[in-house]
Amino acid sequence: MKLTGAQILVQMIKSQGVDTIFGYPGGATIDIHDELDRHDDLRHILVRHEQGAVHAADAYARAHKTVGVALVTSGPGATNTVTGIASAHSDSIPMVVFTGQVPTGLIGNDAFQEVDIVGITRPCTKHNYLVKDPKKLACTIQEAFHIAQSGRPGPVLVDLPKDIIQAQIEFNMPEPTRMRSYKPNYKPNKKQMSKAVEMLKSARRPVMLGGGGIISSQASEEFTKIAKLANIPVTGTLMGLGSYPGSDDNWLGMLGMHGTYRANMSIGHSDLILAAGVRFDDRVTGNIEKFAPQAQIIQIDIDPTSIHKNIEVHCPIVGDCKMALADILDLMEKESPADFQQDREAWLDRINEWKQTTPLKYDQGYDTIKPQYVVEKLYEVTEGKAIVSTEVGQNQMWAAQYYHFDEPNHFITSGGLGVMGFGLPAAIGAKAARPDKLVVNIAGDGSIQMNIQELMTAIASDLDVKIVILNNRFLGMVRQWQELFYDKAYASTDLEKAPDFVKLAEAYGAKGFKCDDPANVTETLKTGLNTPGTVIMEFIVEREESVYPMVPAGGAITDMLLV
Ligand SMILES: Cc1ncc(C[n+]2csc(CCOP(=O)(O)OP(=O)(O)O)c2C)c(N)n1
Repeated sequence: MKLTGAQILVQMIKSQGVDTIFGYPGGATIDIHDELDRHDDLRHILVRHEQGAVHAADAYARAHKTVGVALVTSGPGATNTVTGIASAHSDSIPMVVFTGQVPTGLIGNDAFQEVDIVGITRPCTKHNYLVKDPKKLACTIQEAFHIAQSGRPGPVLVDLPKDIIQAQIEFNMPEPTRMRSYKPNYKPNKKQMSKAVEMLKSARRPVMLGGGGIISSQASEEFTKIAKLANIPVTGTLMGLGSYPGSDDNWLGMLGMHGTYRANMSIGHSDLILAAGVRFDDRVTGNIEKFAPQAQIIQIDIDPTSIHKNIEVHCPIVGDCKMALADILDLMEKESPADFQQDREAWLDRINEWKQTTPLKYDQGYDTIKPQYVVEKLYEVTEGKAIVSTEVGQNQMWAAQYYHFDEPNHFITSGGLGVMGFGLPAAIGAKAARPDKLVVNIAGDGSIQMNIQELMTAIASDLDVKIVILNNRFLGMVRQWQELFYDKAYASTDLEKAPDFVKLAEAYGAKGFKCDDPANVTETLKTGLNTPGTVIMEFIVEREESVYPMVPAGGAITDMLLV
Protein backbone atom coordinates (compact mmCIF):
# COMPACT_ATOMS: atom_id res chain seq x y z
CA MET A 1 0.00 0.00 0.00
CA LYS A 2 1.43 3.39 -1.01
CA LEU A 3 1.01 6.24 1.45
CA THR A 4 2.37 9.75 1.75
CA GLY A 5 4.75 10.61 4.56
CA ALA A 6 1.95 12.60 6.20
CA GLN A 7 -0.37 9.59 6.08
CA ILE A 8 2.32 7.35 7.54
CA LEU A 9 2.93 9.81 10.36
CA VAL A 10 -0.76 9.85 11.30
CA GLN A 11 -1.01 6.04 11.09
CA MET A 12 2.01 5.63 13.30
CA ILE A 13 0.80 8.11 15.93
CA LYS A 14 -2.54 6.32 16.08
CA SER A 15 -0.84 2.94 16.37
CA GLN A 16 0.69 4.19 19.64
CA GLY A 17 -2.73 4.57 21.24
CA VAL A 18 -2.50 8.36 21.24
CA ASP A 19 -5.86 10.07 20.76
CA THR A 20 -4.88 13.74 21.09
CA ILE A 21 -2.06 15.87 19.76
CA PHE A 22 -1.31 19.54 20.34
CA GLY A 23 -0.04 21.64 17.49
CA TYR A 24 0.29 24.75 15.40
CA PRO A 25 0.68 24.68 11.62
CA GLY A 26 3.00 26.35 9.15
CA GLY A 27 4.29 25.96 5.62
CA ALA A 28 6.43 22.95 6.47
CA THR A 29 3.62 20.97 8.11
CA ILE A 30 0.58 21.96 6.09
CA ASP A 31 0.37 18.48 4.51
CA ILE A 32 0.28 16.87 7.94
CA HIS A 33 -2.53 19.11 9.15
CA ASP A 34 -4.38 18.44 5.91
CA GLU A 35 -4.13 14.72 6.62
CA LEU A 36 -5.02 15.07 10.32
CA ASP A 37 -8.25 16.76 9.34
CA ARG A 38 -9.43 13.46 7.87
CA HIS A 39 -9.03 11.51 11.14
CA ASP A 40 -11.77 11.98 13.71
CA ASP A 41 -10.12 9.48 16.03
CA LEU A 42 -6.97 11.60 16.39
CA ARG A 43 -7.88 14.92 17.91
CA HIS A 44 -5.72 17.89 17.04
CA ILE A 45 -5.87 20.74 19.54
CA LEU A 46 -4.88 24.00 17.96
CA VAL A 47 -2.92 25.96 20.55
CA ARG A 48 -2.17 29.68 20.25
CA HIS A 49 1.60 29.42 20.72
CA GLU A 50 3.93 26.45 20.20
CA GLN A 51 5.18 26.68 23.79
CA GLY A 52 1.60 25.96 24.80
CA ALA A 53 1.61 22.81 22.64
CA VAL A 54 4.59 21.24 24.37
CA HIS A 55 3.46 22.07 27.91
CA ALA A 56 0.00 20.73 27.08
CA ALA A 57 1.53 17.55 25.64
CA ASP A 58 3.68 17.20 28.76
CA ALA A 59 0.64 17.46 31.06
CA TYR A 60 -1.39 15.17 28.82
CA ALA A 61 1.33 12.54 29.23
CA ARG A 62 1.28 12.92 33.02
CA ALA A 63 -2.50 12.88 33.42
CA HIS A 64 -3.08 10.13 30.84
CA LYS A 65 -0.04 8.05 31.77
CA THR A 66 0.98 7.82 28.10
CA VAL A 67 3.14 9.74 25.68
CA GLY A 68 2.30 13.36 24.87
CA VAL A 69 2.58 14.50 21.27
CA ALA A 70 3.17 17.96 19.83
CA LEU A 71 3.41 18.99 16.18
CA VAL A 72 4.86 22.31 15.04
CA THR A 73 6.27 23.86 11.92
CA SER A 74 9.92 24.52 11.07
CA GLY A 75 12.04 27.51 12.18
CA PRO A 76 10.20 29.64 14.76
CA GLY A 77 7.62 26.93 15.36
CA ALA A 78 10.39 24.56 16.30
CA THR A 79 12.39 27.03 18.40
CA ASN A 80 9.25 27.96 20.34
CA THR A 81 9.12 24.39 21.65
CA VAL A 82 12.57 24.42 23.22
CA THR A 83 11.50 25.56 26.72
CA GLY A 84 8.77 22.94 26.89
CA ILE A 85 11.11 20.21 25.69
CA ALA A 86 13.73 21.21 28.25
CA SER A 87 11.09 21.18 30.99
CA ALA A 88 9.90 17.70 30.01
CA HIS A 89 13.52 16.57 29.91
CA SER A 90 14.17 17.84 33.45
CA ASP A 91 11.01 16.15 34.71
CA SER A 92 11.49 12.89 32.72
CA ILE A 93 8.18 13.16 30.89
CA PRO A 94 7.55 10.95 27.84
CA MET A 95 6.84 13.14 24.86
CA VAL A 96 7.36 13.07 21.11
CA VAL A 97 7.66 16.41 19.33
CA PHE A 98 7.35 16.48 15.55
CA THR A 99 8.84 19.51 13.86
CA GLY A 100 8.49 20.47 10.23
CA GLN A 101 11.72 21.10 8.34
CA VAL A 102 12.66 22.61 4.98
CA PRO A 103 13.03 20.07 2.15
CA THR A 104 16.14 17.89 2.46
CA GLY A 105 17.71 19.56 -0.58
CA LEU A 106 17.60 22.94 1.15
CA ILE A 107 18.97 21.85 4.54
CA GLY A 108 22.16 23.78 5.25
CA ASN A 109 21.27 26.54 2.77
CA ASP A 110 19.92 28.98 5.38
CA ALA A 111 16.58 28.48 3.73
CA PHE A 112 13.48 30.37 4.85
CA GLN A 113 12.43 29.11 8.31
CA GLU A 114 15.29 26.66 8.51
CA VAL A 115 16.86 26.01 11.90
CA ASP A 116 18.97 23.10 13.03
CA ILE A 117 16.44 22.02 15.64
CA VAL A 118 18.16 18.66 16.06
CA GLY A 119 21.35 20.50 17.00
CA ILE A 120 19.51 22.98 19.20
CA THR A 121 17.64 20.31 21.16
CA ARG A 122 20.39 17.71 21.40
CA PRO A 123 21.19 18.58 25.03
CA CYS A 124 17.56 18.76 26.14
CA THR A 125 16.03 15.72 24.47
CA LYS A 126 16.45 12.09 25.40
CA HIS A 127 17.08 11.51 21.72
CA ASN A 128 16.31 13.24 18.44
CA TYR A 129 16.15 12.46 14.73
CA LEU A 130 16.23 14.15 11.37
CA VAL A 131 14.43 11.86 8.92
CA LYS A 132 16.28 11.90 5.61
CA ASP A 133 14.86 8.81 3.93
CA PRO A 134 11.07 8.34 3.59
CA LYS A 135 11.58 4.58 3.88
CA LYS A 136 12.83 5.08 7.41
CA LEU A 137 9.95 7.31 8.50
CA ALA A 138 7.68 4.66 10.03
CA CYS A 139 10.35 2.87 12.03
CA THR A 140 11.88 6.17 13.19
CA ILE A 141 8.51 7.26 14.59
CA GLN A 142 8.06 3.90 16.29
CA GLU A 143 11.54 4.12 17.75
CA ALA A 144 10.86 7.68 18.98
CA PHE A 145 7.81 6.52 20.94
CA HIS A 146 9.74 3.53 22.28
CA ILE A 147 12.61 5.68 23.54
CA ALA A 148 10.30 8.37 24.98
CA GLN A 149 8.45 5.96 27.25
CA SER A 150 10.97 3.27 28.10
CA GLY A 151 13.65 3.36 30.77
CA ARG A 152 13.84 6.83 32.25
CA PRO A 153 11.17 8.59 30.17
CA GLY A 154 11.90 11.80 28.30
CA PRO A 155 11.18 13.91 25.24
CA VAL A 156 12.19 12.79 21.76
CA LEU A 157 12.14 15.10 18.75
CA VAL A 158 11.58 13.99 15.16
CA ASP A 159 12.42 16.56 12.50
CA LEU A 160 10.46 16.01 9.28
CA PRO A 161 11.61 17.67 6.05
CA LYS A 162 8.76 18.68 3.79
CA ASP A 163 9.77 16.36 0.90
CA ILE A 164 9.69 13.39 3.30
CA ILE A 165 6.18 14.34 4.34
CA GLN A 166 5.09 14.63 0.71
CA ALA A 167 6.86 11.51 -0.57
CA GLN A 168 4.75 8.53 -1.67
CA ILE A 169 6.11 5.22 -0.48
CA GLU A 170 5.12 1.68 0.20
CA PHE A 171 3.96 1.37 3.83
CA ASN A 172 4.13 -1.67 6.08
CA MET A 173 3.67 -1.47 9.81
CA PRO A 174 7.21 -1.92 11.22
CA GLU A 175 8.15 -4.81 13.50
CA PRO A 176 8.31 -3.89 17.21
CA THR A 177 11.36 -1.77 17.95
CA ARG A 178 14.52 -3.58 18.99
CA MET A 179 17.64 -1.56 19.49
CA ARG A 180 20.98 -3.14 20.14
CA SER A 181 22.45 -0.04 21.74
CA TYR A 182 19.53 0.84 23.99
CA LYS A 183 18.19 -1.67 26.46
CA PRO A 184 17.03 -0.16 29.74
CA ASN A 185 17.33 -2.47 32.69
CA TYR A 186 14.02 -2.88 34.50
CA LYS A 187 14.81 -5.89 36.65
CA PRO A 188 16.54 -4.98 39.87
CA ASN A 189 19.27 -7.10 41.37
CA LYS A 190 17.87 -9.60 43.90
CA LYS A 191 20.85 -9.39 46.24
CA GLN A 192 20.45 -5.65 46.55
CA MET A 193 16.81 -6.10 47.43
CA SER A 194 17.62 -8.54 50.23
CA LYS A 195 20.20 -6.07 51.47
CA ALA A 196 17.59 -3.30 51.44
CA VAL A 197 15.19 -5.44 53.48
CA GLU A 198 17.89 -6.15 56.06
CA MET A 199 18.65 -2.42 56.26
CA LEU A 200 14.95 -1.67 56.77
CA LYS A 201 14.87 -4.22 59.56
CA SER A 202 17.75 -2.74 61.48
CA ALA A 203 16.68 0.88 61.03
CA ARG A 204 15.38 2.75 64.07
CA ARG A 205 14.70 6.11 62.47
CA PRO A 206 13.72 5.37 58.86
CA VAL A 207 12.08 7.74 56.38
CA MET A 208 10.82 7.00 52.89
CA LEU A 209 11.31 9.55 50.13
CA GLY A 210 9.22 9.39 46.97
CA GLY A 211 9.97 11.22 43.73
CA GLY A 212 8.61 11.60 40.24
CA GLY A 213 9.93 8.14 39.36
CA ILE A 214 7.27 6.58 41.58
CA ILE A 215 4.63 8.41 39.63
CA SER A 216 6.01 7.61 36.19
CA SER A 217 6.45 3.93 37.03
CA GLN A 218 3.01 3.83 38.70
CA ALA A 219 4.50 2.44 41.88
CA SER A 220 2.47 4.41 44.45
CA GLU A 221 0.60 1.35 45.64
CA GLU A 222 3.74 -0.66 46.40
CA PHE A 223 5.45 2.39 47.91
CA THR A 224 2.47 3.06 50.19
CA LYS A 225 2.18 -0.60 51.22
CA ILE A 226 5.81 -0.74 52.33
CA ALA A 227 5.36 2.43 54.39
CA LYS A 228 2.23 1.01 56.02
CA LEU A 229 3.71 -2.42 56.69
CA ALA A 230 6.75 -1.00 58.43
CA ASN A 231 5.01 2.12 59.79
CA ILE A 232 7.57 4.41 58.17
CA PRO A 233 6.95 8.15 57.81
CA VAL A 234 7.07 9.40 54.23
CA THR A 235 8.17 12.57 52.53
CA GLY A 236 8.39 13.47 48.87
CA THR A 237 9.97 15.78 46.36
CA LEU A 238 7.91 18.33 44.46
CA MET A 239 7.67 15.84 41.59
CA GLY A 240 6.72 13.09 44.00
CA LEU A 241 3.65 14.73 45.50
CA GLY A 242 0.80 12.25 45.27
CA SER A 243 3.11 9.23 45.39
CA TYR A 244 1.86 8.72 48.97
CA PRO A 245 -1.51 9.96 50.27
CA GLY A 246 -1.12 13.58 51.38
CA SER A 247 -3.87 13.26 53.97
CA ASP A 248 -2.32 10.25 55.73
CA ASP A 249 -0.97 10.67 59.26
CA ASN A 250 2.46 9.35 58.29
CA TRP A 251 2.81 11.88 55.47
CA LEU A 252 5.39 14.46 56.50
CA GLY A 253 4.81 16.92 53.69
CA MET A 254 7.27 17.97 51.01
CA LEU A 255 11.04 17.89 51.55
CA GLY A 256 13.55 20.58 50.65
CA MET A 257 13.93 24.31 50.31
CA HIS A 258 10.26 24.98 51.07
CA GLY A 259 9.57 21.63 52.66
CA THR A 260 7.88 21.24 56.01
CA TYR A 261 10.01 21.54 59.13
CA ARG A 262 9.14 18.00 60.16
CA ALA A 263 10.07 16.53 56.76
CA ASN A 264 13.44 18.24 56.74
CA MET A 265 14.16 17.43 60.39
CA SER A 266 13.12 13.82 59.89
CA ILE A 267 15.52 13.40 56.99
CA GLY A 268 18.21 15.25 58.93
CA HIS A 269 17.90 12.89 61.90
CA SER A 270 17.05 9.66 60.13
CA ASP A 271 19.29 6.62 60.19
CA LEU A 272 17.86 5.19 56.97
CA ILE A 273 16.33 6.70 53.85
CA LEU A 274 14.52 4.54 51.33
CA ALA A 275 14.52 6.83 48.31
CA ALA A 276 12.68 5.84 45.15
CA GLY A 277 12.57 7.70 41.85
CA VAL A 278 14.39 10.78 43.12
CA ARG A 279 17.56 12.38 41.79
CA PHE A 280 18.57 14.33 44.92
CA ASP A 281 18.37 17.70 43.23
CA ASP A 282 19.85 20.67 45.11
CA ARG A 283 16.42 22.04 46.01
CA VAL A 284 15.89 18.80 47.96
CA THR A 285 19.31 18.22 49.51
CA GLY A 286 20.37 21.78 50.36
CA ASN A 287 24.05 21.64 51.29
CA ILE A 288 25.09 18.16 50.18
CA GLU A 289 27.85 17.90 52.77
CA LYS A 290 25.25 18.29 55.52
CA PHE A 291 22.49 16.18 54.00
CA ALA A 292 21.18 13.38 56.25
CA PRO A 293 24.52 12.93 58.04
CA GLN A 294 23.48 9.87 60.03
CA ALA A 295 21.55 8.04 57.33
CA GLN A 296 22.25 4.96 55.30
CA ILE A 297 20.64 5.49 51.92
CA ILE A 298 18.86 3.01 49.68
CA GLN A 299 18.25 4.53 46.26
CA ILE A 300 16.06 2.94 43.60
CA ASP A 301 16.24 4.42 40.13
CA ILE A 302 15.82 3.21 36.56
CA ASP A 303 18.65 5.49 35.49
CA PRO A 304 22.04 4.31 36.78
CA THR A 305 23.49 7.79 36.20
CA SER A 306 21.10 9.19 38.84
CA ILE A 307 22.57 6.97 41.52
CA HIS A 308 25.58 8.28 43.42
CA LYS A 309 25.34 11.40 41.27
CA ASN A 310 24.90 13.92 44.08
CA ILE A 311 25.07 11.94 47.30
CA GLU A 312 26.68 8.79 48.60
CA VAL A 313 24.33 5.81 48.41
CA HIS A 314 24.79 2.69 50.53
CA CYS A 315 22.42 0.38 48.72
CA PRO A 316 21.96 1.29 45.05
CA ILE A 317 19.16 -0.49 43.20
CA VAL A 318 19.06 0.06 39.46
CA GLY A 319 15.70 -0.82 37.99
CA ASP A 320 12.06 0.02 37.63
CA CYS A 321 10.67 1.48 40.87
CA LYS A 322 7.49 -0.53 40.65
CA MET A 323 9.31 -3.84 40.18
CA ALA A 324 11.87 -3.09 42.88
CA LEU A 325 9.31 -1.97 45.44
CA ALA A 326 7.07 -4.95 44.66
CA ASP A 327 10.01 -7.31 45.23
CA ILE A 328 10.98 -5.58 48.48
CA LEU A 329 7.38 -5.76 49.63
CA ASP A 330 7.25 -9.50 48.82
CA LEU A 331 10.35 -10.12 50.91
CA MET A 332 8.99 -8.03 53.77
CA GLU A 333 5.66 -9.82 53.76
CA LYS A 334 7.47 -13.08 54.41
CA GLU A 335 8.53 -11.76 57.80
CA SER A 336 6.73 -10.35 60.80
CA PRO A 337 5.79 -6.64 60.55
CA ALA A 338 7.10 -6.17 64.11
CA ASP A 339 10.63 -6.92 62.84
CA PHE A 340 10.45 -3.74 60.78
CA GLN A 341 9.04 -1.50 63.50
CA GLN A 342 11.49 -1.61 66.36
CA ASP A 343 11.57 1.58 68.41
CA ARG A 344 9.21 3.08 65.88
CA GLU A 345 7.04 4.75 68.51
CA ALA A 346 9.92 6.84 69.86
CA TRP A 347 10.75 8.00 66.32
CA LEU A 348 7.16 8.84 65.45
CA ASP A 349 6.76 10.72 68.74
CA ARG A 350 9.79 12.80 67.94
CA ILE A 351 8.44 13.61 64.49
CA ASN A 352 5.07 14.45 65.96
CA GLU A 353 6.71 16.90 68.28
CA TRP A 354 8.31 18.68 65.29
CA LYS A 355 4.87 18.78 63.73
CA GLN A 356 3.25 20.25 66.86
CA THR A 357 5.91 22.85 67.59
CA THR A 358 6.60 23.94 64.02
CA PRO A 359 3.69 23.29 61.68
CA LEU A 360 3.11 25.03 58.37
CA LYS A 361 1.39 28.23 59.37
CA TYR A 362 0.12 31.62 58.33
CA ASP A 363 -2.10 34.16 59.93
CA GLN A 364 -5.34 34.96 58.11
CA GLY A 365 -6.65 38.23 59.55
CA TYR A 366 -9.74 40.18 58.48
CA ASP A 367 -8.22 42.64 56.04
CA THR A 368 -6.18 41.11 53.27
CA ILE A 369 -6.33 37.64 51.81
CA LYS A 370 -3.41 35.34 52.52
CA PRO A 371 -2.50 33.24 49.46
CA GLN A 372 -2.11 30.14 51.62
CA TYR A 373 -5.71 30.58 52.74
CA VAL A 374 -6.93 30.53 49.13
CA VAL A 375 -5.11 27.26 48.45
CA GLU A 376 -6.33 25.74 51.70
CA LYS A 377 -9.93 26.68 50.85
CA LEU A 378 -9.48 25.40 47.30
CA TYR A 379 -8.40 22.07 48.80
CA GLU A 380 -11.50 22.00 50.97
CA VAL A 381 -13.97 23.07 48.30
CA THR A 382 -12.62 20.56 45.77
CA GLU A 383 -12.29 17.88 48.49
CA GLY A 384 -8.73 17.37 47.34
CA LYS A 385 -9.90 15.71 44.14
CA ALA A 386 -8.88 18.21 41.46
CA ILE A 387 -5.97 17.83 39.10
CA VAL A 388 -3.88 20.88 39.93
CA SER A 389 -1.34 22.46 37.62
CA THR A 390 0.78 25.34 38.81
CA GLU A 391 2.87 28.11 37.45
CA VAL A 392 6.27 28.77 39.02
CA GLY A 393 7.15 30.81 42.06
CA GLN A 394 5.37 31.24 45.37
CA ASN A 395 2.09 30.00 43.90
CA GLN A 396 3.77 26.67 43.09
CA MET A 397 5.17 26.28 46.61
CA TRP A 398 1.88 27.19 48.32
CA ALA A 399 0.09 24.70 46.09
CA ALA A 400 2.64 22.05 47.12
CA GLN A 401 2.30 22.91 50.81
CA TYR A 402 -1.43 23.42 51.19
CA TYR A 403 -3.10 21.19 48.60
CA HIS A 404 -2.68 17.65 49.88
CA PHE A 405 -2.50 15.21 47.00
CA ASP A 406 -3.86 11.78 47.80
CA GLU A 407 -3.29 10.30 44.37
CA PRO A 408 -0.52 10.29 41.80
CA ASN A 409 -0.87 12.15 38.48
CA HIS A 410 -2.89 14.92 40.13
CA PHE A 411 -0.14 17.49 40.67
CA ILE A 412 1.30 18.81 37.44
CA THR A 413 4.14 21.27 37.72
CA SER A 414 7.34 22.22 35.97
CA GLY A 415 9.64 20.88 38.68
CA GLY A 416 13.16 20.69 37.33
CA LEU A 417 13.26 23.64 34.94
CA GLY A 418 10.72 25.79 36.79
CA VAL A 419 9.00 27.33 33.77
CA MET A 420 6.72 30.29 34.32
CA GLY A 421 3.86 29.98 31.83
CA PHE A 422 3.65 26.21 32.23
CA GLY A 423 0.45 26.00 34.27
CA LEU A 424 -2.29 27.17 31.92
CA PRO A 425 -1.33 25.07 28.88
CA ALA A 426 -0.62 22.20 31.27
CA ALA A 427 -4.14 22.49 32.68
CA ILE A 428 -5.47 22.31 29.12
CA GLY A 429 -3.39 19.20 28.38
CA ALA A 430 -4.56 17.55 31.59
CA LYS A 431 -8.19 18.34 30.82
CA ALA A 432 -7.79 16.83 27.34
CA ALA A 433 -6.44 13.68 28.99
CA ARG A 434 -8.99 13.58 31.81
CA PRO A 435 -12.22 15.30 30.69
CA ASP A 436 -13.96 13.70 33.69
CA LYS A 437 -11.82 15.65 36.18
CA LEU A 438 -11.93 19.15 37.55
CA VAL A 439 -8.67 20.78 36.48
CA VAL A 440 -7.43 23.87 38.30
CA ASN A 441 -4.42 26.01 37.47
CA ILE A 442 -2.95 27.77 40.51
CA ALA A 443 -1.17 30.80 39.10
CA GLY A 444 0.81 33.88 39.97
CA ASP A 445 -0.07 37.16 38.26
CA GLY A 446 3.34 37.18 36.56
CA SER A 447 3.38 33.62 35.26
CA ILE A 448 -0.18 33.63 33.97
CA GLN A 449 0.74 36.44 31.60
CA MET A 450 3.42 34.29 29.98
CA ASN A 451 1.00 32.00 28.15
CA ILE A 452 -2.31 33.79 28.68
CA GLN A 453 -3.12 33.34 24.97
CA GLU A 454 -3.90 29.70 25.75
CA LEU A 455 -7.18 30.86 27.29
CA MET A 456 -8.37 30.90 23.70
CA THR A 457 -7.28 27.29 23.21
CA ALA A 458 -9.25 26.21 26.27
CA ILE A 459 -12.37 27.96 25.07
CA ALA A 460 -12.11 27.05 21.39
CA SER A 461 -11.47 23.39 22.22
CA ASP A 462 -14.09 23.13 25.00
CA LEU A 463 -11.44 22.17 27.52
CA ASP A 464 -12.81 23.86 30.62
CA VAL A 465 -10.12 24.81 33.07
CA LYS A 466 -10.42 26.87 36.23
CA ILE A 467 -7.67 29.37 36.93
CA VAL A 468 -6.96 30.67 40.42
CA ILE A 469 -4.68 33.71 40.26
CA LEU A 470 -2.92 34.61 43.49
CA ASN A 471 -2.39 38.23 42.57
CA ASN A 472 0.30 39.85 44.74
CA ARG A 473 1.26 42.43 42.09
CA PHE A 474 4.82 41.19 42.33
CA LEU A 475 7.04 38.57 40.81
CA GLY A 476 6.60 37.18 44.27
CA MET A 477 9.30 34.54 44.59
CA VAL A 478 11.99 36.87 43.29
CA ARG A 479 10.67 39.64 45.54
CA GLN A 480 10.95 37.24 48.48
CA TRP A 481 14.64 36.67 47.73
CA GLN A 482 15.11 40.43 47.38
CA GLU A 483 13.46 40.92 50.77
CA LEU A 484 15.64 38.32 52.44
CA PHE A 485 18.97 38.72 50.70
CA TYR A 486 18.98 42.10 48.86
CA ASP A 487 17.80 44.51 51.59
CA LYS A 488 14.32 44.74 50.15
CA ALA A 489 15.57 46.34 46.95
CA TYR A 490 12.66 45.33 44.75
CA ALA A 491 14.37 45.77 41.40
CA SER A 492 12.29 44.73 38.38
CA THR A 493 9.74 42.73 40.34
CA ASP A 494 6.88 45.22 40.71
CA LEU A 495 3.85 44.18 38.67
CA GLU A 496 1.51 46.88 39.97
CA LYS A 497 0.67 47.79 36.39
CA ALA A 498 -1.37 44.82 35.34
CA PRO A 499 -4.26 43.86 33.13
CA ASP A 500 -7.80 43.64 34.46
CA PHE A 501 -7.96 39.85 34.64
CA VAL A 502 -11.76 39.76 34.79
CA LYS A 503 -12.05 41.79 31.61
CA LEU A 504 -9.26 39.76 30.05
CA ALA A 505 -11.18 36.57 30.78
CA GLU A 506 -14.28 38.09 29.24
CA ALA A 507 -12.38 39.26 26.16
CA TYR A 508 -11.47 35.63 25.46
CA GLY A 509 -15.01 34.42 26.15
CA ALA A 510 -14.27 33.05 29.63
CA LYS A 511 -15.85 34.12 32.90
CA GLY A 512 -13.98 36.19 35.47
CA PHE A 513 -14.44 36.73 39.20
CA LYS A 514 -12.40 38.94 41.47
CA CYS A 515 -12.12 38.74 45.25
CA ASP A 516 -10.25 40.97 47.67
CA ASP A 517 -12.00 40.13 50.95
CA PRO A 518 -11.02 37.13 53.07
CA ALA A 519 -14.68 36.68 53.97
CA ASN A 520 -15.56 36.00 50.33
CA VAL A 521 -12.80 33.56 49.37
CA THR A 522 -14.81 30.37 49.81
CA GLU A 523 -17.84 31.81 48.06
CA THR A 524 -15.79 33.05 45.12
CA LEU A 525 -14.17 29.64 44.76
CA LYS A 526 -17.52 27.87 44.89
CA THR A 527 -19.06 30.22 42.36
CA GLY A 528 -16.08 30.07 40.03
CA LEU A 529 -15.71 26.31 40.17
CA ASN A 530 -19.42 25.79 39.62
CA THR A 531 -19.59 28.16 36.66
CA PRO A 532 -19.51 26.15 33.44
CA GLY A 533 -16.67 26.78 31.01
CA THR A 534 -13.25 28.26 31.55
CA VAL A 535 -13.11 30.61 34.51
CA ILE A 536 -10.56 32.97 36.03
CA MET A 537 -10.81 33.58 39.78
CA GLU A 538 -8.53 36.42 40.75
CA PHE A 539 -7.63 36.83 44.42
CA ILE A 540 -5.97 40.05 45.49
CA VAL A 541 -3.60 38.72 48.12
CA GLU A 542 -1.17 40.18 50.64
CA ARG A 543 1.58 41.76 48.57
CA GLU A 544 4.59 40.84 50.65
CA GLU A 545 3.66 37.41 51.90
CA SER A 546 6.59 34.96 51.78
CA VAL A 547 6.85 31.21 51.51
CA TYR A 548 8.03 29.63 54.77
CA PRO A 549 9.76 27.63 55.99
CA MET A 550 12.75 28.25 53.79
CA VAL A 551 16.24 26.86 53.52
CA PRO A 552 18.52 29.64 52.24
CA ALA A 553 20.43 28.49 49.15
CA GLY A 554 23.49 26.47 50.15
CA GLY A 555 22.28 25.84 53.72
CA ALA A 556 21.60 22.52 55.41
CA ILE A 557 17.97 21.46 55.08
CA THR A 558 17.66 21.37 58.85
CA ASP A 559 18.68 25.03 59.02
CA MET A 560 15.35 26.55 58.13
CA LEU A 561 14.12 30.11 58.26
CA LEU A 562 10.80 29.91 60.05
CA VAL A 563 7.95 32.45 60.08
C1 LIG B 1 10.25 31.66 32.14
C2 LIG B 1 10.77 32.09 33.47
N1 LIG B 1 11.32 33.31 33.61
C3 LIG B 1 11.79 33.71 34.81
C4 LIG B 1 11.72 32.87 35.89
C5 LIG B 1 12.30 33.32 37.25
N2 LIG B 1 11.22 33.37 38.26
C6 LIG B 1 11.01 32.37 39.14
S1 LIG B 1 9.71 32.67 40.12
C7 LIG B 1 9.43 34.16 39.43
C8 LIG B 1 8.30 35.03 39.90
C9 LIG B 1 6.97 34.48 39.57
O1 LIG B 1 6.00 35.47 39.78
P1 LIG B 1 4.47 35.14 39.75
O2 LIG B 1 4.13 34.35 38.57
O3 LIG B 1 3.72 36.40 39.91
O4 LIG B 1 4.29 34.18 40.96
P2 LIG B 1 4.49 34.39 42.53
O5 LIG B 1 5.89 34.02 42.86
O6 LIG B 1 4.18 35.82 42.83
O7 LIG B 1 3.49 33.46 43.12
C10 LIG B 1 10.37 34.42 38.43
C11 LIG B 1 10.43 35.68 37.65
C12 LIG B 1 11.17 31.59 35.68
N3 LIG B 1 11.11 30.69 36.64
N4 LIG B 1 10.68 31.23 34.48
